[in-house]
Amino acid sequence: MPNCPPGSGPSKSSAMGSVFSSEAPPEPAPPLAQAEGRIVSAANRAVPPARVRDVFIMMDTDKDGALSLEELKVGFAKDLKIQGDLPKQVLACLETNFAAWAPDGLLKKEIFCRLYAEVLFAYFDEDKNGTLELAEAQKALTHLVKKPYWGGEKATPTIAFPPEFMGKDGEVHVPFESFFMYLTAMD
Ligand SMILES: [Ca+2]
Ligand SMILES: [Ca+2]
Repeated sequence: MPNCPPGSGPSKSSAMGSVFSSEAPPEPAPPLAQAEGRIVSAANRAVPPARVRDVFIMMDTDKDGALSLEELKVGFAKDLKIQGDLPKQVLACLETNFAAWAPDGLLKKEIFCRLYAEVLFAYFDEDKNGTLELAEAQKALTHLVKKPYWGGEKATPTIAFPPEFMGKDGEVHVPFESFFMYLTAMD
């Protein structure tokens, strides 16, 4: 699965702790990273972000509480506003993960958040190098921000990355595991 970000990726797990989180933050919890529009805050990681729960409900068109591969294909096209077929790397990632996590042909709610993150990562990794560069990461996170209730445009997230993510090329490279932690830390 060349285009699918590996679950354990080239991430330095030690680097994540310094940015995404603090163990058991006191109340009120400090923001986990700098971001406009409060996209990041301490949240209950046992519960997927509201945005992800909404997407699951939108995709589950037959309302049986689980997602078939067909529901996922149609649902991702809708969520990512893609006309026609999903891009090749997105479809490959979706099928690989679906085969791994839904051997009986139905993806359960509890696993959806992870699969959603994997597919989003594959979609926004436009240069397909296995990490999200700053512009890609911002697009991905902007996608996850809910539109303000009062209308208008979504805030563009500005993210503080740890120095470890800065490559020799002077570019930021966010590995999948960090992106996933960022996503699950959202409200
Ligand atoms: Ca269903
Ligand atoms: Ca990339």
